[in-house]
Amino acid sequence: MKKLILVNPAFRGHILGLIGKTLKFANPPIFSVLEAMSPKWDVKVYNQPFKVKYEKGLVGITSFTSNIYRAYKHADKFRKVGAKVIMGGPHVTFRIKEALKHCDSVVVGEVEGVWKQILKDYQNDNLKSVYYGEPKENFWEYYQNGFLKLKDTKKINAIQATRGCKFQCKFCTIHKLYKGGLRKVPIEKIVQQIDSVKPFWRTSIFFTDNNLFTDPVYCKKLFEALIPLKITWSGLASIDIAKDDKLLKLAKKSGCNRLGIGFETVNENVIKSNPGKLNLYQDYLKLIKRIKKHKIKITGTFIVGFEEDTFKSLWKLFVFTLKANLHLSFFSILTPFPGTELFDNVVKERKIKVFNWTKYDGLSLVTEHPSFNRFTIQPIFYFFRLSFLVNTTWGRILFALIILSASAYFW
Ligand code: B12
Repeated sequence: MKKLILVNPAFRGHILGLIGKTLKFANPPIFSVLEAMSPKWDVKVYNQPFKVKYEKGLVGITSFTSNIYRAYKHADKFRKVGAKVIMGGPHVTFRIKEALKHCDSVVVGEVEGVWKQILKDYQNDNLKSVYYGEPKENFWEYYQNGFLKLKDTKKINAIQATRGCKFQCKFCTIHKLYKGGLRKVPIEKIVQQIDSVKPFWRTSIFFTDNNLFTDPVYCKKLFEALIPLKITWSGLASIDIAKDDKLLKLAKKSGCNRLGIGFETVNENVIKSNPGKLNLYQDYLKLIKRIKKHKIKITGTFIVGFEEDTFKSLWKLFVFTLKANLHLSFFSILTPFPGTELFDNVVKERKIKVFNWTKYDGLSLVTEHPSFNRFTIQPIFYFFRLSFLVNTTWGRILFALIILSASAYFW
């Protein structure tokens, strides 16, 4: 049988990998897609591996920007033993030449429309350097049947209902990665996918859509279809979902227990230069209240280090998170990911200071900033990361317990 080896290199410090393995999670969703489209292949998977057996075969490597050096290392080692290596994902899509120094082929964009050809070319020893994976309206058709036939343990509970986003934020890769408008998987196909992963994952489903609320009509139909499945699910949505109270009610009824929402900032100067989803910032608190009313937890994501950010604006953000009292807040430092408008701008203006891709993980300042440098922003950033101890209910309980035990110890 023909051998296909799939590799997802470890992130920083292997920590995610370790947690993932312990919780029996989750190969990246792309592994199920590739495996579903390669039914006659013997597939071996390395998810954030500590150790890899480098051997001959067709090797597919996925990666982000932050783990790309590990990806290249694996690619080099596989090629050394005679394997053919093909890479895809959000980094190589925008850094084709860089990637081709380490692999035989790069898939630019989406893989569904080109995978069959790639397998054929590999077997004929005729792999092209670049495959342009144009967005397919029916992208799901390429893997649906294969996905349903995969062994339970090979399927993951991360389901993608739509590709694309209605917003075009300067710091986000999605509208460049999934070019064009929104594409939707027919709802009955989503139901089939969820039904097929239920035996292993029982009730917990994660939607990988960048924004579940891009098409409100589709969203409503999807939630209605989820009700009889009796699952719990979480996913990402833009805050404008909270304007529709009926939809929120339906979301809860369909099993939604958590929404990840990108609030990003409350600095009006940033919002002026990034119009779109951030325009609702003045209503954030009101909208958050509406979501909470339906007992849906919110994980808010925020970005610090926008060019317009100052000590004062970040303090305002901190006060906002105190008032918002979200279930969880997740902070990143603004990072210009290749492919974004932000990346093109900072390159043009020669503002990039760190060219080491490992640092492009949202934890470091990699560009020049008018108000901060990496030494001043880092403590502020860690302050934000620890702020769950005061801006979430469970964090405050934890904090009180720590203080109590510390006082008991020193008494
Ligand atoms: C699920 C997810 C995660 C999961 C892990 C996923 C994984 N790979 O293991 C978790 C939660 C761990 C995660 C973490 C992070 N993520 Co994330 N994540 C996503 C998300 C929501 C879905 C990805 C997905 O599974 N899509 C579905 C699958 C089927 O498709 P796909 O992976 O998009 O791949 C398509 C193509 O790229 C290509 N392809 C991809 N890989 C391969 C491999 C081969 C061999 C081939 C041929 C083709 C191919 O084909 C696919 C389908 O056509 C995307 C946003 C999105 N909606 O895409 C962000 C996204 C990938 N994440 C992103 C980021 C920035 C992060 C973080 C850095 C965030 C942070 N600040 O901490 C961290 C990274 C961890 C770290 N410490 O560095 C960025 C990536 C930007 C970049 N250039 O790196 C994205 C694009 C979000 C965004 N809005 O910009 N993430």
